[in-house]
Amino acid sequence: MTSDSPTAAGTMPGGRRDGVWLLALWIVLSIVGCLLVALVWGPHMPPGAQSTSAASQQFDYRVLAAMATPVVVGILLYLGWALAFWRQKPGDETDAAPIHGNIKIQTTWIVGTAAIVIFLAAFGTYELIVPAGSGGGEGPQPIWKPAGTTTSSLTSWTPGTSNILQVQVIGQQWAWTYRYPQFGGFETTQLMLPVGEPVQFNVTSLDVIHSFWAYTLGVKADANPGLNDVAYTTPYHTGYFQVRCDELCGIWHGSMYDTGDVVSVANFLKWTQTTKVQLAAVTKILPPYALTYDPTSIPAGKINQALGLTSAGGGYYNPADPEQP
Ligand SMILES: [Cu+2]
Repeated sequence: MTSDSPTAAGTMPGGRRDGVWLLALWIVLSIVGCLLVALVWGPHMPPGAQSTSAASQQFDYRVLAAMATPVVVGILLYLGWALAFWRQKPGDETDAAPIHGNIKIQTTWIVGTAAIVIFLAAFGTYELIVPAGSGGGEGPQPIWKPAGTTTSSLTSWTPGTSNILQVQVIGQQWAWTYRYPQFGGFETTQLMLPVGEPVQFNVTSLDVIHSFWAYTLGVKADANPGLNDVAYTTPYHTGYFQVRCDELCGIWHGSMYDTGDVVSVANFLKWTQTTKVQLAAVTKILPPYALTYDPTSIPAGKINQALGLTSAGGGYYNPADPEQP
């Protein structure tokens, strides 16, 4: 460090040993900064800790921010020190002594930055795979599932069992709907989840590419027409969470948001039973549950029949069309 200072001996005219001071200050400020970042700011970092995936992402951000702190502190400290003590005296037009390679600084720099980058690569890879910290869609055949879960039944669900809760997320211009195959397959605009139970989101689209972003659950998965994209999470706390579309999908993309709700298991079961009954007439005309969604597979006759109308040939029922009954 001594060669950082402007004289070869590493001392300033006043006798200050800049290198020692800088190193001591850097260590102290880095420790204080890391503690503040990890413990004070950390719990407030997005996306919060409402679910396993959100908490996992928040942990990653805390680690990354804590690792960046000594770097930022070092740069700001060096800059501040230079401004305060290494200014050129007024009227002094001479150049500083040229600096040649300093093997100590070069080695420290290369070893230090290499260690940080290699650690980040290893940490990032681990966090992406082992706890599924990314909370992202894994495509139709996920390589990772929450520990102890299976998909043993697509038609029923009981809390506390290994059979994972299925929620199909359907994106369309410009709204989200949610289908619950294990409760008779109703499709609703409400996204309800039980607390403490692992959830499997099966994300698809009716039209263009959307992206299901349950922001405060730390879940983001592309919604592609004709494709199923699977993402998992387990909510830790009850309460509302925000859903956005995160893929520019047309003129009203910005209004494609939603508020979901994590409720107690008992309330969730109550809600599924009520909703199942309320939507029974609509559920009857939906195509059978499938991992991709084809709206053209609903025969118009079935819709008209469900609405109590007599079908007049093909096509969808259009109330504005005088030709249709
Ligand atoms: Cu969208």
